[in-house]
Amino acid sequence: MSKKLPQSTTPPRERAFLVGAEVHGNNQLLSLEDSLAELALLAETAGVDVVGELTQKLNRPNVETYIGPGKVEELKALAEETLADVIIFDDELSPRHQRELEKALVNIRVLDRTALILDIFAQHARSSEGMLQVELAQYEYNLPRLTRAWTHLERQAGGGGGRAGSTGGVGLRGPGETQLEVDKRAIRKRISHIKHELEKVEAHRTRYRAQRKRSRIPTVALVGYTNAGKSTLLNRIARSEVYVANQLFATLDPTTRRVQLPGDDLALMTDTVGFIQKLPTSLVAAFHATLEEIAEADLLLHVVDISHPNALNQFQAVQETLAEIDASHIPMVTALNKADLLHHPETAREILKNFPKAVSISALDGTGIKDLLHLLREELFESYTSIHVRLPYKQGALISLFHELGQVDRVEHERGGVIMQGRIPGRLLAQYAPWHFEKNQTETDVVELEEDLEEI
Ligand SMILES: Nc1nc2c(ncn2[C@@H]2O[C@H](COP(=O)(O)OP(=O)(O)OP(=O)(O)O)[C@@H](O)[C@H]2O)c(=O)[nH]1
Ligand SMILES: [Mg+2]
Repeated sequence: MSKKLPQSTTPPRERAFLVGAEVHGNNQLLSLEDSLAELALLAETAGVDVVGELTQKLNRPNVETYIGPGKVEELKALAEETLADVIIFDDELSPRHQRELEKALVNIRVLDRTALILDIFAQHARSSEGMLQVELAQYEYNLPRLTRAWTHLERQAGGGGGRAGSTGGVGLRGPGETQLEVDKRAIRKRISHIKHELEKVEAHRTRYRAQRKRSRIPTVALVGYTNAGKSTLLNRIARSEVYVANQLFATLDPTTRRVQLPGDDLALMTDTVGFIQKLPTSLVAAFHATLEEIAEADLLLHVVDISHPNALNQFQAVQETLAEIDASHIPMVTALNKADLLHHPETAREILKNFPKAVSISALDGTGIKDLLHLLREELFESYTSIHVRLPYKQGALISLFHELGQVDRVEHERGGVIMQGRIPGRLLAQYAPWHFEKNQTETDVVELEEDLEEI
């Protein structure tokens, strides 16, 4: 791979060597090559140059060094030969793996996919909430790894790269062991402070969301793999100017815009962080408040880059993350984006058959957007779904909403609540999900439910 000569004013870009392993029995969505290609894109986005890669098929990871001892030797020689500053593994390494590898590889930093994604997030976070979320995830990731690299934690969001030994590089060596205990205590204190700050922001976000719900304007959350075109689509539909870039994780902070649907109906559309395969659970946890925006939406608009060779696997990875954040029950419409890049438009028609509610679009040139808006309107305002719920009297708002906007077939009053059966607009489905009626529920359950509610 050719390398640009660094200009004297900018610090030289770090040189990264990538390592991927295929572990027998692990259910991988992407092939080893495709996953490594994605890692290379992540590295590029983080601002480092990829100087080579190495792969290994393993029955199981080596307890000490993840890859086998022979491979470690090979890696050492290759890293020296290519003048690599950093080695990046495609899989999440345990703190022990990282430590042992750094010992074996002498003078070279070892990172994994998670650390790389965290680095990109740190560079892209803009809102104070986003920055706090990233900082929390970084501290939690680094705490068990504190024998190394804690100066990395001190990096400010937006910091650039640098060579090992200089300040500002990814995962630089930290203070001596004696200093570590002091540092660990300081970090734990900082973690609890950040959590406290985040709780405050979350409370504000929850109030704001409740307000939006009362306004009865339905919400649509844009979801999809990173770089699928979500922000471009929001900009086209809402005529807004959300940041768009051909890089991974361009968007980190959620943005909500009011959009006009055909027939003068309104909806609120939220653009948020993209997903990726092997998204670490710790990261999903740190972003839980942001992801609640998705979990509480009335409808999901799943944007798929249909021109991508791994489009279907990416779709699958997104579905898995949606399940992780309890958003699988929300009705979904699929936009097969970047159709302008398809050489054979009939391919789109073939693929469309795999998705029940899908439109082929180009957020860039506007093709199919009208159809998409009609579909959104239909889903939000015209589609009715049968439901059977048991609502405690405390959920008075939901009870009257059912009467007001739904078609009620049966109402049965019992101690503590009301059982309702009928049809409601599809967009309201998510709100009723917790109250889904189970035939084997007893009256005691309802009373317990009431008590639970009082505790909340
Ligand atoms: N050819 C083509 N390119 C598109 C289309 N939609 C988006 N893009 C390009 O795809 C890249 C990513 O677009 P974004 O809108 O930033 O994607 P995103 O899903 O918001 O990505 P993240 O925020 O990084 O998760 C940009 O270079 C866009 O110009 C499309 O319909 N056709
Ligand atoms: Mg975006």
